[in-house]
Amino acid sequence: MADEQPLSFIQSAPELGNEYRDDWLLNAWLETVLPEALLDEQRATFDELGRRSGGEWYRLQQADRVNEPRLTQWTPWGERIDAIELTPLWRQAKHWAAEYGLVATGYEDALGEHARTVQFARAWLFIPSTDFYGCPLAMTDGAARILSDAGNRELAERALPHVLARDGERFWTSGQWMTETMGGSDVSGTETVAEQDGEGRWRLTGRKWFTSAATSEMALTLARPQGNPPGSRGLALFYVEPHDADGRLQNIEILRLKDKLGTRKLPTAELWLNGTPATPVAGLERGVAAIAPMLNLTRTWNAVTACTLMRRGIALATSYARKRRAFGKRLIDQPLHRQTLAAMEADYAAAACATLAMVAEMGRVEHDHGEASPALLRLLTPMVKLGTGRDAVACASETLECFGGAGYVEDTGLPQLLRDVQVLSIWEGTTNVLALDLLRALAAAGIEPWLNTMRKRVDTLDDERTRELHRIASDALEKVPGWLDHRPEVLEANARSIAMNLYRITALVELSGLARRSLDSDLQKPLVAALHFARNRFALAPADTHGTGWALTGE
Ligand code: MFK
Repeated sequence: MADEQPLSFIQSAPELGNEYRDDWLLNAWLETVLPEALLDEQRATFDELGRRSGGEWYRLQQADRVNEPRLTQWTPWGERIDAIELTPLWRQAKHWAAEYGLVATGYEDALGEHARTVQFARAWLFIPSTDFYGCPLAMTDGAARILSDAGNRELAERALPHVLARDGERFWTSGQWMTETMGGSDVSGTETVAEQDGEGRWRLTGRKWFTSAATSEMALTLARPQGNPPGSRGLALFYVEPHDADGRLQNIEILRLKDKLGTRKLPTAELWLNGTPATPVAGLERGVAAIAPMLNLTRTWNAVTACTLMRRGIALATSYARKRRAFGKRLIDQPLHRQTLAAMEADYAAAACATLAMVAEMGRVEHDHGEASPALLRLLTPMVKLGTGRDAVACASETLECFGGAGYVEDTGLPQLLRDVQVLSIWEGTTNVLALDLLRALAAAGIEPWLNTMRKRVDTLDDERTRELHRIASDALEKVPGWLDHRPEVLEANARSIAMNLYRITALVELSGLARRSLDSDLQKPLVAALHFARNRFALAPADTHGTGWALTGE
């Protein structure tokens, strides 16, 4: 009989602690970037978020593992309702997000240039335990930015009090409906048409193919006003409230929920708009330029999400390494496994510093700080989004491997991590689309805003202990102008390796800067991580200036 067998061995599961206190990188960054009084004021909130993220929310996430949103299109009596039922965690996440001001904090004037750092530090702790609820928050943040700046007073007065609300009942999230059947990268062929009805009200007709968080209370979307020219300049940006005051969809059918590889708690839907009432946000053309601030914000959230999921994987793998014994020793005591974890930590630290530096720059730009550079922010956004997206996929894969076979088993919750992070290099612009976006930004502003800032940061590495970092970063910076000095088609063919290299240099420089600042408080971990990254992970791929890649593809 099975129950008479002595139990020889049961592996204990990995555990999380306080995700704020345990994150040395986030702590070091906040301590060296935020004024002391501000950090003191915020610490209790960070601490509470860290405790809930590693405790109650993580447990709820695991308990909710197999639940998915459900679409009910018809009542038993034949009425079309298209109702989406969210998962239990998602229903609560909206309230937590509002209460912790995960969108509102970014717009809190009293926080000045630090508003974005405080906002994203909170999001850092919230995101990994809340099943991609960061996605609607990202789009809501983008909508808040657009409505704050677009000069459309009526819309701002209607929607801003909701998207910036701090109580869950009043809080609205926003969708971003761009993708149509021809895909999400090139939206210039958008087929949704906008026409005015007899009362002068704009109405949209068309099919939106991939609308995430279809339960949002509002959305920003692209459509072509009738008579406008083809191409992206003929598109306009519209504001939509999917439901009327009685909660009925306003001439929208939810055709189906997407059957995605990951992010399965996130109700991504295919919508049919059939005369949906809408309001132009900012004129009747140049819709892509009008929605671009939202793209840049969702790309920032994408990068933050990538870092936080790297950190989550490392936290779980490290906890496991402290418990798991093999070949007579705990994994954490085995040199090769330790080295594997160290490489993951160094990648996380580098990704986090590049991302938090971009966030800090956004705060400066939005508050007109004297040293702010919109051109630098424009360059950082695509490179950091694409670099962190790819590093997060590699880190999640490594995380699963740290668990051996257990990492491949669904009810450990680990495979979901890998499936979810894969979205980060696809969503909001694939690696190649973002590499091309970086070229577009370089064509407009040149490399100087980035190069000058990186050089200034490298100049601060004036301590004996950061000498090696100074040398490696300076050597890399010297090569950059040469990578860009090529014909347009060569630049385009090399856009990905250029973007990846610029991302890696940014990450190294920002992590080294943190290492230098931390030496003053005797904190060694950033220095160890920077040296590890510089020595082991910082091989810059050479740009292919001879067009050999073209020969390989055979056309
Ligand atoms: C937690 C994770 C968070 C994730 C949330 C995800 C939820 C959302 C799900 C989705 O919606 S996924 C679909 C997302 N789709 C994209 O991100 C679009 C990807 N494609 C691009 O980014 C293309 O580069 C782009 C559509 C913008 C190309 O558009 P065009 O019109 O063919 O290119 P063009 O002519 O270069 O740009 C038009 C204008 O926009 C120009 O301005 P002007 O009219 O003043 O000349 C550009 O400068 C401007 N622009 C384009 N990208 C910009 C930008 N401005 C600032 N920043 C940018 N990034």
